[in-house]
Amino acid sequence: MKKGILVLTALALLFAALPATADTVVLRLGETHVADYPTTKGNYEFARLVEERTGGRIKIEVYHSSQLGQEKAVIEQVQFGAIDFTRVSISPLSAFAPAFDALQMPYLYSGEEHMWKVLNGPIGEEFLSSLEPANFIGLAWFDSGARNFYNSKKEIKSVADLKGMKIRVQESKLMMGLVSALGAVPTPMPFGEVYSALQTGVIDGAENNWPSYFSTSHYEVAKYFTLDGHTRVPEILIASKISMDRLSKEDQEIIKQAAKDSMPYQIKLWKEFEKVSEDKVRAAGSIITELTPEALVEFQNAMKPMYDALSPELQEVVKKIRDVQ
Ligand code: BDP
Repeated sequence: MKKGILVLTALALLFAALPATADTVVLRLGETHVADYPTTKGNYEFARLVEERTGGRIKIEVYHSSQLGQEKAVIEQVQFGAIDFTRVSISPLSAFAPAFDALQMPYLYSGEEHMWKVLNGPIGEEFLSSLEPANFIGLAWFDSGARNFYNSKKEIKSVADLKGMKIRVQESKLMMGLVSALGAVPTPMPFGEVYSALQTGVIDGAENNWPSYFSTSHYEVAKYFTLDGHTRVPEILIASKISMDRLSKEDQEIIKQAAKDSMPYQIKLWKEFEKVSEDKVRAAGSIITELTPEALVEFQNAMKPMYDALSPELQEVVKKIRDVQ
């Protein structure tokens, strides 16, 4: 009798530990931004579509605000299959897939339309599939606008003004090179540490788009923002190849399509939030500096050597990108 109760208890515990139905799969997605940021909302849309199209068999839980770790660490875990998906900037991804440097060169695109033509065309597709040998599946692109310099010290009106300033960059060799090319001192650090580094003076400035400058509250501690638009760095949604290989071919296709179908939603929210962020930081008293056409050319010229330093293969890719018009 006693033995029977023990067996029943053991069985009850076993079933309690299993998911609701044996074939429900719960996957995790890591995101660095806060819950109401356009990129995070894009992730939620992706998860919603996957759940809907699999009749609830596949659930994707979105962990925002770096709950699963900072970008570089999360990418590593995705590579090993410990985290199933992440949405990241392609800057830190370049450490795992160096060809991605070609997609984020300074002043590469003539504007956002050009960038989208590249990303939505054969070049973008090739980049997405090029991640497989590194154990990732590239799923979709999200918008991230253009990046600009900001700092706590002074207005930046020319390249000379940046000289010697300590500027935080993403954990990316390319971004370090970019800041060095302008005569400033690059300081790589995770996104989540930038606010206090600005506040305590460990760094003088950083660079990002309007929404990140606003949503991180960096504008509170670095009020000088220069509209130099040095890069457009696409965001990317990636899956772990290990996690994807565990799913059926049909489910893999559903996931790929859902990611693509979440793009227009993210891009729409991005546009709206870019405007809101700009308005908010202007209203909060940030000093926004527009470069004169001459100063802009100076910025562009200072970064030309970065193109010469690219490998011949990446120079070829850059040429192909430029030819898309
Ligand atoms: C933001 C990107 C985020 C980056 C962050 C950064 O959305 O993924 O990691 O910049 O600068 O624009 O670290």
